[in-house]
Amino acid sequence: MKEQLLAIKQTALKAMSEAKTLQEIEDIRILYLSKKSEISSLMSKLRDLPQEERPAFGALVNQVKTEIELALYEKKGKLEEEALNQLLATEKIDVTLPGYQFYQGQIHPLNQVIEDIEDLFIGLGYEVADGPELENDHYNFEMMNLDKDHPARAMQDSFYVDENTLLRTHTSPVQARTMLLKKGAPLRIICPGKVYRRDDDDPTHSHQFMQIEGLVIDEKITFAHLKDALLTMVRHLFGSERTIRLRPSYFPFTEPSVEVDVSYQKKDGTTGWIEVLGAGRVHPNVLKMGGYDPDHYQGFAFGIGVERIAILRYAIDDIRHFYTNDVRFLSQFKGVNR
Ligand code: FA5
Repeated sequence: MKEQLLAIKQTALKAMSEAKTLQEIEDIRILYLSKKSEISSLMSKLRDLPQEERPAFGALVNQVKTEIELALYEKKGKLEEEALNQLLATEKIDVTLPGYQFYQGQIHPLNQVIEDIEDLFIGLGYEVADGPELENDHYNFEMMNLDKDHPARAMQDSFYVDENTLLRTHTSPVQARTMLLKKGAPLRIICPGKVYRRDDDDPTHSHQFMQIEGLVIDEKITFAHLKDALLTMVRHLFGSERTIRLRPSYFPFTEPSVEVDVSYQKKDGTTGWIEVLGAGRVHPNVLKMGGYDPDHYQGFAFGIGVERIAILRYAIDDIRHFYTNDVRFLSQFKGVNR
C-alpha cells in the first residue's frame, strides 16, 4: 500500500508539472485530493493493516496529501500569474489617446452680480441677511406700512398660497424681520433673493426676478448717506464715467422716496436711462413697527433689481435670456468677475 501511495504521488506531481491550464489543475485536485480520490480510498483501507502499522501509514497518507496540496497551490499561483500577465499585455492602456472634454460650468451671471455687490457692501461693514420666499402678508405689506386696503398693494400683485401667505413681492420684508431681530440696535444689512410678481414678461420685466435689499439704521442718518452708498455701488459696478439719475417717487415704506436710473449708451449713440432700484429714507411708521424710536434713529433703504444691473453690465437685450438656460448664452459669462 505504501508503494501504491508513493506511485500515486509521483503521477500526481508529474501531471501537475505538465498542466497548462487552471482547469487541468482543478481536475488534478478532484482526482487526487477529493473524498472520492484514490488516496482517500487507501485511507479507508487502513483498518486492513496490522494495528502497529496503522499510525505510520496514516501519517504517510497525510504527508503525501500535503505535498500534493502544496505543489498544486504553487502551480495554480504560477498559472494565475501567467494568465494575469497575458491579460495585462493585451489590455495595455494607450496613454496617448486624447481624453474626454468635460463641460465645465460657471457661476450664473445673476449670481456673479450678487456676489460682486455682496463683496462691496461687506467691505463697507454691512451684514448679509436672509428671509423666506414664501412670506406672510404681515411682513411683506403691513410691516412695510401697506395695510390691507392700501392702494399701492395693486402695484405688487403676487401669487397667493392662501389669504395671508404669498410669494414675496420684494425683499423689503427682510427689513422688518431684521429690525425685530436686532431689537432696536443700529444695523446695516443687505439681503439678496428671489421675488415674484404678477407682471407681464417683456424685455425688462419678469414675473420672477432678483432683488438686493439694503437697510441702514443709525443715529443722524441723512439722505446724503443714501446717495453716497448708491453712487459708490454704481461706480463700483460700472466705472466712474456712469451717472445716476434720482427721480422722486413713492413707496409707502420710505419718505422721501426715489427711483434711481443708470445711464447707458443706446445703439444710435444717444444716452438712455434704465431704472435699477428704488430707495428712500425709512418711513417713521416702519421704524416704529420694527421697534425703533424715529425721534432717535433714522434710516435709509434701497431695493436693487439684479437683472437690471446685469442687463446694463453685460449689454443684454432681453431679461428672459437669464431664465431660459441656454448654455450658449450662459457660457459667455465665464469668470467675468474673477
Ligand atoms: C420695490 O420693490 C421696493 N421694495 C424697493 C425699495 C426698497 C424702495 C427699499 C425703497 C426702499 P420696485 O417695485 O420699484 O420697488 O422694484 C425695485 C427694482 O426691482 C426696480 O427698480 C427694478 O430694477 C426691479 N424690478 C421691478 N419689477 C421688476 C420686474 N417685473 N422684472 C425685473 N425687475 C423688476
